[in-house]
Amino acid sequence: MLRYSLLPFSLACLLLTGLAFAGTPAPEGAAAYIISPADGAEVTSPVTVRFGLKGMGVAPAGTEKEMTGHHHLLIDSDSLPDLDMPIPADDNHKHFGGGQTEVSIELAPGSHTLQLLLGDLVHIPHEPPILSDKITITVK
Ligand SMILES: [Cu+2]
Repeated sequence: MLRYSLLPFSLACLLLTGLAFAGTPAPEGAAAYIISPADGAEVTSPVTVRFGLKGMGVAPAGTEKEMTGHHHLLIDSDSLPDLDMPIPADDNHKHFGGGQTEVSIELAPGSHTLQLLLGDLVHIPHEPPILSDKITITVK
């Protein structure tokens, strides 16, 4: 009998744990997009990349404010990082924790992919993740 009476409690705990680990909610319709360069563009290095965001606001990392986040630029990243974890910081994952909305990057000649991923105050993607289309550019 005791076992059965504890079941609802256990379920409630599981639910609460799940909620505690869920990402920061993103509003419906929010989207990140690369304003420039255009997909398929031929460019010269350094390349200025401009970040677009609609339905949410840009805020520096660490800012506790609903419906905000900061940009991350995924450069030549074949796969997405773990969306439940802080976004890595390396050559393929650049953080803009200051709230920047553009960057000038040096890229070697050839083909490169760029994609934006918004992160919350602790660099974890929102729920659902705010991810731009991935674009491919060619550096001359
Ligand atoms: Cu970050």
